[in-house]
Amino acid sequence: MEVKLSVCRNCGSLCPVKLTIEDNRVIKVEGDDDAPIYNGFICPKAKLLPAQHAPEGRLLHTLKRLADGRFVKISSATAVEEIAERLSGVIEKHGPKSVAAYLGGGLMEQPLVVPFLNSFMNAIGSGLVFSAGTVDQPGLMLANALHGQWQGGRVHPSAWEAFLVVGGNPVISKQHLPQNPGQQLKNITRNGAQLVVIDPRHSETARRAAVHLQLIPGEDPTVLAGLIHLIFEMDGVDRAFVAANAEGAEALREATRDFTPDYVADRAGLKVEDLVAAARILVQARSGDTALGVGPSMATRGTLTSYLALCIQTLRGFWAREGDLVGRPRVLIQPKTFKAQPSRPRPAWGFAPAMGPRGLQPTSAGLPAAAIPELMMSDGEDRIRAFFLHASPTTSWPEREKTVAAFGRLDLLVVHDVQMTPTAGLADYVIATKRQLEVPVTTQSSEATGRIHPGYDWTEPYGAYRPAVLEPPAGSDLLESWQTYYRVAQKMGLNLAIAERGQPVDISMDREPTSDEILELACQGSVVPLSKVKEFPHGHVFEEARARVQPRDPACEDRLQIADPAMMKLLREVRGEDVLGRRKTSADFPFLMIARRVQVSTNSGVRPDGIAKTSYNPCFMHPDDMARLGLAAGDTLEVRSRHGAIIAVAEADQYLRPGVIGMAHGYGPRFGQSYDPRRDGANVNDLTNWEDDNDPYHGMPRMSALPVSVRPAASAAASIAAE
Ligand SMILES: Nc1nc2c(c(=O)[nH]1)N[C@H]1C(S)=C(S)[C@@H](COP(=O)(O)OP(=O)(O)OC[C@H]3O[C@@H](n4cnc5c(=O)[nH]c(N)nc54)[C@H](O)[C@@H]3O)O[C@H]1N2
Ligand SMILES: Nc1nc2c(c(=O)[nH]1)N[C@H]1C(S)=C(S)[C@@H](COP(=O)(O)OP(=O)(O)OC[C@H]3O[C@@H](n4cnc5c(=O)[nH]c(N)nc54)[C@H](O)[C@@H]3O)O[C@H]1N2
Ligand code: SF4
Ligand SMILES: [Mo]
Repeated sequence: MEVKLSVCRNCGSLCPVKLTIEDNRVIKVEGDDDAPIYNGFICPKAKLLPAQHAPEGRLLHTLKRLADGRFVKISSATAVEEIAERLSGVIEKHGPKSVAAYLGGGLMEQPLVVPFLNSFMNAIGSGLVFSAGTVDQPGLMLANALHGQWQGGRVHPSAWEAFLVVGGNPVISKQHLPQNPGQQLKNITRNGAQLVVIDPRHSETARRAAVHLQLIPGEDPTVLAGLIHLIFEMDGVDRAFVAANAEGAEALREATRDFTPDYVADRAGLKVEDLVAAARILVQARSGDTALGVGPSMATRGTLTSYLALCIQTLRGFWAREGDLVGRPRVLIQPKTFKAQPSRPRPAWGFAPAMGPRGLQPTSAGLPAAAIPELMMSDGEDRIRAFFLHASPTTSWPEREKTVAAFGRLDLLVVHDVQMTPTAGLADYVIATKRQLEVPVTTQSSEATGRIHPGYDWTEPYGAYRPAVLEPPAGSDLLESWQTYYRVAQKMGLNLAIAERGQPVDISMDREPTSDEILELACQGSVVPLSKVKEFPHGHVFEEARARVQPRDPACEDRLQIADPAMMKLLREVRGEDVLGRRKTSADFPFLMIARRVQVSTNSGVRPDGIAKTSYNPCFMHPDDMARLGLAAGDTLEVRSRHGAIIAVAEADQYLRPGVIGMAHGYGPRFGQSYDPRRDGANVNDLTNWEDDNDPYHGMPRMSALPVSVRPAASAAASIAAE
């Protein structure tokens, strides 16, 4: 028996853990009390590590699907050979652009796949690498481009006086408070910061707020425009900051003029005094930050919501100024000088040819994932015919039926996974991969993610490295995800390169590198050398990497844009529209269903079995709504949208706004299979549709604020049968 230190990768928090290991099996998981920042914190999902690594229930060999649909075990070497051959065939016949890939949750455990997949896709001449970045909050990146970026970065939390959270629940999701979120929030509020939360649920985070705006789902642009209106009215604009760094203040004032407190409160279902109290907190704070979650992003118009949040930051001057602590100091990535000056806006779209029948464009958030199914369904020249996958889209993408149909048209589907998921069941090859504790880990991946999404990374100069601590199970034949691309490239005679000090450097195709060697390469030129980070088994805060924001270049003439024409136009549409017509609730669909996460699972990959009383995703409802419908906790019910229906299990949640129901995504069985909502849970994406109030820029449809009906399942069953 031995105790080893490692890092949990069941979400992006990367909590340090102390593992008791016997005969290559984890028998105990504890938080690492000696690790800085985290203070021993782990969440219940860390307790899944033993079962996740046990040989039972996981994929130990690569599988190949035969013509009759059965899967047979094959060696990874044979799989590599066959994939290289079939891929070459597809490319020969249809060209390299018929090959695409998608990176989702699978890269949490295996971030090294990113440079290899990119390099591989470039080497074959495709370049079509899509990611979950255009599924979850693409609006953040579009808004950043339209608004421009503050080169000093975000304010360090120790200086916050206000923190505005819009449709996120960091206490549970850890997004935006990634390490020990409860304690981070305590520290922030103890320092005097006031928390404002905008959420239809009185969430675990909202319960700690000074003001909670429990709005009607989907009304975030209205509420943020109302807060901007009040900031102007209360003379709360940081005039010096705006004069020196931004343009468009007058136009923004004009565009939000009609978003009066009365109008906003009435439309969004709020009290005027709460709205005013929220605005007062923002106006009185000398510095602060905003955080956007997936809720408003999925409730349509995520780009506008993200943009308005950035406008609030700029109006209030909530950016790190000269001499301030850098909010996200760099450790295992390349150094950067943070300067107290803006970078002008960049194009958010319109710089690359449109793809697919709806003409969705690549944006500053990347290639549009929303175009994938239609590119597979199309008979055009740009049809996708071979697909490499690191996720479970038939669970996590909208409209499962269409997603499944699209995958059905592929000539080659290669899925990487650790378990036989509903999506893996459709694959030609399921590459069985190693699990997290069988591969080394660094903090570089979360730091890199933090550069594009402010919800990740550390606000202290923290770095950690841990080697692999377990051997793969005896008799297994597992790859690391990056190895597939390396070995297929080898077979196809391609050369791969990965970035070293920001420059692509060829890697040897004769001798396969180890993961540790690749990490060394990827960390070349980092602020703190990887060799130094390795000296600290508990992780370490590298004081020498703490940085301060530098003065502005005298020559800098860039400005942030707070009245982007497309966003102002959309805002006027919001103000002018028929509110109920847009919301789409009706007598038939009186409830709004929201996206939400739960502590005991992560998306479709990390299941609650063994750490929670139930293994399914309940349908949370306000107790008054349940009483009205004659539902008791534990009853089965039918949720129906205009696009489909699911059977779920009722659970009371007094914290929901009445009229709103919530369910976590990531659950449910294989398509076409009957399911037990008490065992498998239900797939909420049977209620969504690829073409439903799509964001005009990134194309993702409505996945929150979805109009639905709810009724007891007994009466529903009869009507489903009759259809
Ligand atoms: N209705 C609705 N749908 C949603 C959301 C929502 O809120 N509501 N949220 C969306 C969001 S924000 C996201 S990010 C997506 C996430 O959805 P996906 O992008 O599909 O990601 P995961 O569900 O995390 O899928 C991870 C898959 O990777 C596998 N995996 C785990 N470890 C490894 C490994 O080491 N190697 C490999 N190869 N595979 C591994 C897991 O077993 C699992 O099958 O879902 C989206 N879908
Ligand atoms: N435990 C756990 N942690 C996770 C994940 C997980 O599945 N489980 N997934 C990870 C991933 S992929 C992501 S992207 C992050 C997401 O991190 P968060 O964005 O924090 O995700 P959620 O916890 O779903 O919080 C979304 C919140 O939005 C609210 N909401 C829903 N609709 C609306 C709306 O129209 N307007 C407003 N204002 N609010 C709304 C919901 O009530 C909910 O509280 O979490 C990551 N962390
Ligand atoms: S799943 Fe829990 S323990 Fe694991 S990294 Fe995330 S927050 Fe930490
Ligand atoms: Mo996500």
